Amino acid sequence: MYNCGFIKFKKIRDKYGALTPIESKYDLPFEIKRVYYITEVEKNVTRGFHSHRKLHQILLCLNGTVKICVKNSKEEEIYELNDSSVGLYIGPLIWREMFDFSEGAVLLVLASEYYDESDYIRNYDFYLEEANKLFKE
Ligand code: T46
Repeated sequence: MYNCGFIKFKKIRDKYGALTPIESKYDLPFEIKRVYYITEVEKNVTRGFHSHRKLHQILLCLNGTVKICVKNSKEEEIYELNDSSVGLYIGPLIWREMFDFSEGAVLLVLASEYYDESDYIRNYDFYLEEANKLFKE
């Protein structure tokens, strides 16, 4: 989907377990400025309901599973994160909703910018206005 898709990272397995390294310069389409993670989400809770104007992010589910519904004014897709070495890249002007968190799910997010509330579009109609302009260009 436009500005959105899975990125597979290396998973190094040995007899002691598994390790996934992520280096901005080699593995990501942006430099990481911020990391945050979402935990303790109860069943039937949906989070998100916004888009970003400039932010690039990679979402990784380190434990458990979570579904992400991504939309723009033309397309809509649901991605399931169920492998800690597969991240979902979400670029600018994509609406997102995160739902179906399994018990104990840990959603890690790597972000290209520091936290900035003015980069959020939290109203779906305003989002569509901006996204429509993008697809007309
Ligand atoms: C996104 C999805 C995947 C901060 O103070 N600093 C931060 O870096 C972030 C991300 C949030 N916050 C505060 C703002 C709110 O008071 O934490 C509270 C919860 O944030 P929000 O309701 O935006 O959380 P989600 O789960 O709806 O969205 C988050 C990110 O905000 C967003 O960028 O793409 O995860």
